[in-house]
Amino acid sequence: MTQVGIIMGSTSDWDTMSHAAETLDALGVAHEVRVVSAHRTPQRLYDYATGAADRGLKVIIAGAGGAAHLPGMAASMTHLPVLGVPVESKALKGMDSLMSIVQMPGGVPVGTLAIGKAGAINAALLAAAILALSDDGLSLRLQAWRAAQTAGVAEAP
Ligand code: RP5
Repeated sequence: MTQVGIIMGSTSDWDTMSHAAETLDALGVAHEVRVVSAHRTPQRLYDYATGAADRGLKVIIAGAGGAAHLPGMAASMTHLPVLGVPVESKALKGMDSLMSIVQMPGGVPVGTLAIGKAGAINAALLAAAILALSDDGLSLRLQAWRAAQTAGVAEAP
């Protein structure tokens, strides 16, 4: 059953958001990927966010660049945890994305990650950690992923 929904404002965000999908793949977490723009496809966003919980999704990862209102709007229409990934923009290097995702007024949280690839990977890891609270198998896979990362760090350059 699909547990994580990865949404992004544009196909141009896929270079970044594919890292979230790859990380979920590595952890064996079923997910779906959709382009859902807050300003270009508002009805699609409404339908996606309001229907997400009923379809069985547990976590939404939302990536957007520039005036990145997608994660906040998604969070406003679902009680599911929403993790926001600021996509690096050309004009302001993703600082605009970061500020517009992280500065949610109190009451509608978006768990905001780092700009770009690191944020996409970490959003997937956080989504997995959330799901692992009630999934022992996933918890073990997540611990193994972390152990492999540790084992891969060289003692010297
Ligand atoms: C946002 O506008 C998207 O999330 C994307 O990061 C940015 C630019 O979109 P495109 O013009 O590349 O489609 O909605």
